[in-house]
Amino acid sequence: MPQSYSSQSMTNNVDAATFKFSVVNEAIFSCTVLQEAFKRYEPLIFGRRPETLYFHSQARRNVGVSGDIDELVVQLGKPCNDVDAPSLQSDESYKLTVQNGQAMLSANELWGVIRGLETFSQIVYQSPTGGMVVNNTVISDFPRFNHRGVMLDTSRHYVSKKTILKNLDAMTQNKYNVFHWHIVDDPSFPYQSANFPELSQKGAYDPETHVYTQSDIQEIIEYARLRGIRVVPEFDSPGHTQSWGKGRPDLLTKCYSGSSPNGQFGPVDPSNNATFTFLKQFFMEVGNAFPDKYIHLGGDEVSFACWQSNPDVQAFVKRMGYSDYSQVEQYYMQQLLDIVGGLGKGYQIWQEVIDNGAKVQADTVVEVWKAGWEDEMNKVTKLGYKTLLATCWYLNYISYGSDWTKYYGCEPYNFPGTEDQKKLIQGGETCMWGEYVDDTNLMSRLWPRASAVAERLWSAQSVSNVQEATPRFIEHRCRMVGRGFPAEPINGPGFCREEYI
Ligand code: CP6
Repeated sequence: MPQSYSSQSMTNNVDAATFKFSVVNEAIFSCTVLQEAFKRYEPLIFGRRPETLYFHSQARRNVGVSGDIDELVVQLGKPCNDVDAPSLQSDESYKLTVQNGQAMLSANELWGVIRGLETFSQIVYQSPTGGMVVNNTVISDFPRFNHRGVMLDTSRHYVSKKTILKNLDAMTQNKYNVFHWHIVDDPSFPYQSANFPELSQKGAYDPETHVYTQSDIQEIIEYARLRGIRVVPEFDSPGHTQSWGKGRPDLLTKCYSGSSPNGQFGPVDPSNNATFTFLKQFFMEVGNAFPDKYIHLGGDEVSFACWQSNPDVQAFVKRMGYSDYSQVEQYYMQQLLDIVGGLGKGYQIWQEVIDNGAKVQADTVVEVWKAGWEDEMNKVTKLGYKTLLATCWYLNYISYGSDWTKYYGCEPYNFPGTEDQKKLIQGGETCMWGEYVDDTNLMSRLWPRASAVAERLWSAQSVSNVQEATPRFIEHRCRMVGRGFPAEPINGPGFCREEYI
């Protein structure tokens, strides 16, 4: 739902044979993002199989013809170029007007055009008499939050490049703008490092087939950029790093039973200086491979038992004069944050890093994921950090029934805090942890449930009525199905005019 949306019953005919996108001047047209977007949206506007296009909810209101539209005029505030990339500060606002045979889309930045083209594709529909039409409409739109992310975990199960790309298509059609890529974790290390090939050689499920090569990664980043989506990679440490130890055993703490190692490994070993030499080289590579300003450094769920058992870590604790093992974690994160900050990157982290008292850069984005998020958001914003909410949107959980209403109903501002604290909320993320998800079910587990979160993060706070959202949601689900996504039915019995197969 746009921030401001008014439409009249008069419609304009849109003829697929003559329709074109036009731009106000050539300098604006000469960038790949726009050219590729125009190519993508033409078939989305006119349908994959136009003979089966579903009827739009406004079809009943078609009472007269106001004109013929043969072009959508696109106006951009400044010339674009091929190094433009979306950022946390991007301006995604746009204005869209359709009036008496004229259609105009204007935006300050490319990313607003991308959002507006999606909206235009959603308001053109097939009239009961067969032709494509669009009502006279005035839309002025912008996102409530700048960070609207989907997190995918590609470590518990490998997810193919094809599925990742398909998911980026679904994301842009739902106006998501961040792909948080939880690329490695305990079970596998599919990131193929240029400088440390042993990591995926030993740590991937299969080093030939279950890896992301540097060229796969560049292809994914460019595909995302063209759709106005940032790629924020997560290399989680010091916990969740078992797979790193396959290729670099010295990196992890050896766990002891009594006075001898028991063959188990714990979190990254902070007592060994070689650890930080490696991390510096590794994150320098990662920082170059992923051009976004932000890297997610994890920092969640660190268990202290192994550190406590290890004589080197015990000696380190003594040397440092620590009284508590949380200080070891704090030390580790501090070193890592300084390394990554030194590369000119900002970082995103899970809430535990703040809970454990590390000092982070002022532009750090803290991701809240645990129960009790209201108090945590209050605490983190009081400290002055930019904050994201994830707790409400763990879509890896499933249950019988229309559970999207629960995701839809979670309001990020519903925590105790001042207006200034609320300004620090950058948005949120839908998380898809991978224990029970791979190429076979990822898309249908995410969509259209993630669409409910997408509206919460884009639309005005006042857009929260489930009764009003339901028909929009059903229509949107069928639109996704019609566009070739296996978006599951989640409102009980019904059908789509254009089914998946
Ligand atoms: N892996 C990592 C996970 C989870 C987290 N971090 C997780 C925790 C609880 C649930 C689902 C996932 N699997 N690295 C928490 C941020 Cl319910």
